[in-house]
Amino acid sequence: MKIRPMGRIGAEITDVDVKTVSQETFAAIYQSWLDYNVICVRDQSLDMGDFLSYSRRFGLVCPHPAKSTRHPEHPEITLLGINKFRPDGMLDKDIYRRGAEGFHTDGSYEEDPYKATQLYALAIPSMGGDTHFSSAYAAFDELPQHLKDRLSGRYGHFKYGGRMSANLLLDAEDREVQPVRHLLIRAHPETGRIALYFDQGKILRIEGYSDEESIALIDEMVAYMANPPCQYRHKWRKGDVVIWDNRCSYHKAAGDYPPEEDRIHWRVSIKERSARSEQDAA
Ligand SMILES: O=C(O)CCC(=O)C(=O)O
Ligand SMILES: [Fe+2]
Repeated sequence: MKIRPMGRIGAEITDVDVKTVSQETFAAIYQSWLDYNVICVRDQSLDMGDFLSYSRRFGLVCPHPAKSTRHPEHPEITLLGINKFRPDGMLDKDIYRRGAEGFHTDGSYEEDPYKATQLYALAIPSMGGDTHFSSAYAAFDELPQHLKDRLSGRYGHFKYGGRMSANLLLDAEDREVQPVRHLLIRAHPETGRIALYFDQGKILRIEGYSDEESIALIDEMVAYMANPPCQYRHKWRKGDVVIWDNRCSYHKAAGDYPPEEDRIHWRVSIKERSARSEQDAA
């Protein structure tokens, strides 16, 4: 197995088959993931069972709340880029541009957010369709001091759809849920490094400030997150298995490929094994 760093974040792994990795090799993969926040294992050939088994080595694989895009037989697998055209022939922007509305972290609307998201690429368009990543450690390090002071020790309130109620991928009966709260500046549970936890598409308010102050702070954060420091841009190849760490990175889809072409991934959301939902899933 070869591990090749792509910059401060992002590493490419080759010459390995994720179906048959030993514990020792997996430990090296896991460590490179902690070190580089996002890793891509190239040239894999997987069925759904293989993808799920490998994903479970990282943690607890959980179904995504958007039931409409789950695979009918494997609810833990979300299908990206399927049913892009509605019956009337119109492009469904919620599917085509899923994940493209800005840098975000997945599952901030959950009490136990996803530690990781993993994608397996089945079809890649001839142009566009990259995924952009950035480091939430660097976002903290380079945050202006007055924002560090104002966000430190504060909790944000998060909900699927956020301030725009962008929740059309959810079934109607799943849209009304209570927001959850998360510390905005916190240590990564495995590396101990400090990261900024922020998601412009899910955050509603910041605790301890008036509505006006909270809106102003969020707007300032959204401007900062428009082009956060320390980025890696992933150019997909069919057979890529990419996993990112939602505790210390952000990502966004470019959302720019020719809509008539296929861009299809299987996707899983992975929680810590200690997550409360482990009891629910059991
Ligand atoms: O399709 C992509 O490039 C990433 C989409 C996304 O944000 C996600 O799967 O969480
Ligand atoms: Fe995402």
